[in-house]
Amino acid sequence: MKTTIALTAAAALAAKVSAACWSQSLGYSCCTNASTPVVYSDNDGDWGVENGNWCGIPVPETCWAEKLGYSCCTSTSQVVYTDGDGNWGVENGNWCGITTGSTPGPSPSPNPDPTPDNTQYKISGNPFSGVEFYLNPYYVEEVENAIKQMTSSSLKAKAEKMKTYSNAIWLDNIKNMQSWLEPNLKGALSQHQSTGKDVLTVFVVYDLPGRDCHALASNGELLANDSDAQRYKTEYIDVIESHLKKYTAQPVVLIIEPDSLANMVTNIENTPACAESETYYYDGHAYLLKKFGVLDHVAMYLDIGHAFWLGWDDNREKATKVYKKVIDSGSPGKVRGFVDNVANYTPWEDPTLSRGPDTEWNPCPDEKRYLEAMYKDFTSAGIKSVYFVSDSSRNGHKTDRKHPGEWCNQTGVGIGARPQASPISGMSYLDAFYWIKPLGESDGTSDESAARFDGYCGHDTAMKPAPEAGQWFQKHFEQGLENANPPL
Ligand SMILES: *[C@@H]1O[C@H](CO)[C@@H](O)[C@H](O)[C@H]1NC(C)=O
Ligand SMILES: *[C@@H]1O[C@H](CO)[C@@H](O)[C@H](O)[C@H]1NC(C)=O
Ligand SMILES: CC(=O)N[C@H]1CO[C@H](CO)[C@@H](O)[C@@H]1O
Repeated sequence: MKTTIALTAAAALAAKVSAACWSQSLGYSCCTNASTPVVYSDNDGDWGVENGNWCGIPVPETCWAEKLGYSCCTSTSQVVYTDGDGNWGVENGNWCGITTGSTPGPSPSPNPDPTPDNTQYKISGNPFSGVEFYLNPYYVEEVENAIKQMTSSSLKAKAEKMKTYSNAIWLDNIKNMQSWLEPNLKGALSQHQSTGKDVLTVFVVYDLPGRDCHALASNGELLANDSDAQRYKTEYIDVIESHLKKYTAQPVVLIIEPDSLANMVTNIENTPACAESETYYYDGHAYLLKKFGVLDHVAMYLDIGHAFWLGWDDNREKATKVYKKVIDSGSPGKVRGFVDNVANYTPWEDPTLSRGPDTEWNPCPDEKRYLEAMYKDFTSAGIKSVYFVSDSSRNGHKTDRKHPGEWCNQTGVGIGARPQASPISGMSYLDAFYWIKPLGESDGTSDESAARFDGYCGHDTAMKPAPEAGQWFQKHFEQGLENANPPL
C-alpha cells in the first residue's frame, strides 16, 4: 500500500525532518495516541492503526533549540516568545526551546516575528517621555510562577499588577546578552507594531573585566586582565553594538556598568582588586561610549551609586573629576546622564534624616538631595548633559537596616514609585523613576559557603536564606509587594 508513495514523499519528508507528525506529508494522518502499538515499520517510520486506517506514530521532535546553543524546555510548555526558529519558554533563568513532542500541528503564535523596520528613531530630550515602556515577557513569567506559590488573594492581586510594569533587562554575562538582547529588541518592535506606540527598552550593560571589584555577590565572568578585556570588547560590546544597529526603529536606554565608577571614586586605595581593575574600567567605558554614544536611538546613563556612597562632600568632589574624565574619554560618543540607587534601598525622600552623627555627616541623606547636589556639581564642572534616572524598585519603604550602607536582601523592603517619565515637578533634570533591578531577583546569596557569598548578605537585617544574585527570591518579592509605596 504505501510503497507506491514512499519515493515521491521522500523529498517532502527531507524538508520536514523535524516535524513530529511525519506521516501527514505522505497523505496519512498521525496517530492521535502516541503510545498506539506499532503494526508496521518502514523507512518512513512506525505505523499504527486507528479507526481502521493507517496512521503515522509521531516521534518526539528533536531538540531544535540545541543547534542554536540552547536546551529544550523540560518542565514548561508556556510560550514566552516566538520567532522564526520556534516557540521559546523560560526555565531557570534561560531561554529554552519548546518542542511540540507528540502533539501534532503548529502551536499558536502569540508574538509573531516583527516586520523588519529600518527607520531610524532619533532620541531628542528625555528618552522616557512620550513612549510606552517595553514589558519583558520573562519577568511576566517569573511573576506568574510567583503567583502560583501564593495563597493570599490580596497578595496575588498585587502581584498581577506587577505584570503591567516594566523592568530593565540585565545583560550580565556574554551568554545572557546573547539570550536576552535580540529577542527583546524584536519583542519591542512587535509591541510597537501591535500598539502603534514607540516602545522604550532599557538594558543594563554589566560585564566589565574585574566587575564589582569591591563586592563578592556580583563578581563577573571576566577577570581584570588583558585577554579578558579584549573579550569584553569583541564578544560583548561589539555584539551589543551590532544588534543595536539592526534594531533602529525603537528607542533604547542603556544603564552603564552599575557600581564600577563609584568604586573608582572610593575604593582604589583600600581595595587591591579595584586598583587592578582601574585601567580596564576606564578603557572599557571609553570603548563603549564611543560605540553606543553615536547611535541616535540610544541614550546612556552612567551609574553613580547612591546617596550613602558618593553623597559626602569629598566623595562628590572626587566623583565629579572621575565622571568628567570618563565622559571626555568617550567623545564623540554622547552620554545623556546618570543613574542612581540601582538595586539599592535608599529612600527617595527621608525627612527624618539630616546632616549629623546619624548620617555620619552626609549632607545628602536621601536620593533626592543626592541628585540635587550632583546636578550642581556636575553642571559646574562643565558636564554638558546632566539628567538622571533613579531606580525605585526597592526604596518605597524604609528598610530595617541599622546602617545606610547595608544593601543585601534588606528586610522591610517595599517597591517604590512606579516607572514614569519626569516624575517630580520642578526637577526637570530627573528624566524618570524606573525599575532597574527587578524586584524578586536576589541581590546575593546568604549561603556562607558559596563562592560569591558577601559578608553583607549574612548581616542581621539581610533576609535569609537568600539565593544567588539574580535568582528568584520569593520572600523578598512578597515583602516588596506588601510594603509597596505607593501601594499597589
Ligand atoms: C494509547 O494506547 C495505549 C496502548 O494501546 C493504551 O494503553 C492507552 O490507554 C491509549 N491512550 C489513550 C489516551 O487512548
Ligand atoms: C585572564 O583571565 C582568564 C580567566 O577569565 C584566563 O583564562 C586568561 O588566561 C587570563 N589571561 C591572562 C593574560 O592572564
Ligand atoms: C524576613 C526575614 O527573613 N527576616 C530575617 C532576617 O534575618 C534575621 C537574622 O538572621 C532573622 O531573624 C529574620 O527573621
